[in-house]
Amino acid sequence: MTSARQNEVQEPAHPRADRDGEAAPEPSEQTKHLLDLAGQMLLIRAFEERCVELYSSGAIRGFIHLYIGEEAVAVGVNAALSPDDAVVSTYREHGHALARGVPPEAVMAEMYGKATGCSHGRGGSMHLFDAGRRFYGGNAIVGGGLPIAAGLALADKMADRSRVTCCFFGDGAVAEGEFHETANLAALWDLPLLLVCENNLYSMGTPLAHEHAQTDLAMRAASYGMPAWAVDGMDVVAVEKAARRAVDGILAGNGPHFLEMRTYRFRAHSMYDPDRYRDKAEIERWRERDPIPLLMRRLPAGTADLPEMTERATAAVDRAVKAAQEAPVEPVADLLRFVTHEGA
Ligand SMILES: Cc1ncc(C[n+]2csc(CCOP(=O)(O)OP(=O)(O)O)c2C)c(N)n1
Ligand SMILES: [Mg+2]
Repeated sequence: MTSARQNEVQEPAHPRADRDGEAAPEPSEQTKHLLDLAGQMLLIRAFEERCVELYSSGAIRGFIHLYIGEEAVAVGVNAALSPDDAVVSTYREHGHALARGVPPEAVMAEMYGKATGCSHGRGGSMHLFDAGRRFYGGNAIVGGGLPIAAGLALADKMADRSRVTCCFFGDGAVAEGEFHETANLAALWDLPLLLVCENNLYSMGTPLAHEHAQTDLAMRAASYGMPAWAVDGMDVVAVEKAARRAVDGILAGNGPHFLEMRTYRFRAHSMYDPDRYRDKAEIERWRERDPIPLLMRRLPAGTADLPEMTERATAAVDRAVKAAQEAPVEPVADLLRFVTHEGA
């Protein structure tokens, strides 16, 4: 991949060897890129699985919404964005933040409410924020990120800056006025906005068909006159390809684009949810399309060492937990900082 908008591909930490100890042939650039995407998904998975343990033991608290099963969406979309682009997210945003490059240490410290967290420990799971990486936050309000994203895109358009604002939101947000007002104005004003709907078929315990009169969400977005289509959200390659096509269209001046990512959360809505509304067979069917093994199966034989990659992700999470445990809480004397502009 040679595009300037391509994220840097990480070199493998160790030269790989085949069974006879001879150096294996160097993987192609495309394979390296896929390995990078797999590594990112494994990191998100390991991070959130650790969150389950930490939450169950009482080490971290508050609301936690897990992204497990949906990782291909964050990773594939981010691969099509450049560091100059902006991302606006939801309360299910650990994966969006990590894919954006917010360090696991800063995300984990935020989960612990520590001063080294990306929001100084004041936000927690639902309010990750990193302006330096143009990650404009999680948001506890369903659909709340949409007008913020439209504002960021409008600012870029007015300043004649060639960049994209990407907004993630759930299927539930498409039933909200904020979605329709944003879609209408974004299309009317040709805003450089990438609308990424994570359609995981449920809005808390409400299935899609009970929340929408018309369940073809891409078609509804298309009614605003913007290009819109559905994507297999379990396939990171399909996600990246669709996002690149949309980003190219946006940068060519064709206004907002809408992608309906068909995906599924393997876990309950939040850590409080007993998940009694979903058929276990349905969950199992989707698990068969787990985005991580799906990608691993596509890699050329012998190029991926899954245990080693998993170990690397786990080690990164270990380091993040250790750093978060050792980090200080914000001193009481600082608590009024950032409350007003003057205090910042
Ligand atoms: C405006 C608003 N209404 C209701 C809620 C309560 N609520 C929190 S999450 C959620 C479900 C949203 O579902 P969806 O947009 O599909 O996202 P998902 O959780 O499936 O990722 C609701 C209704 C809220 N946070 N904000
Ligand atoms: Mg949903």
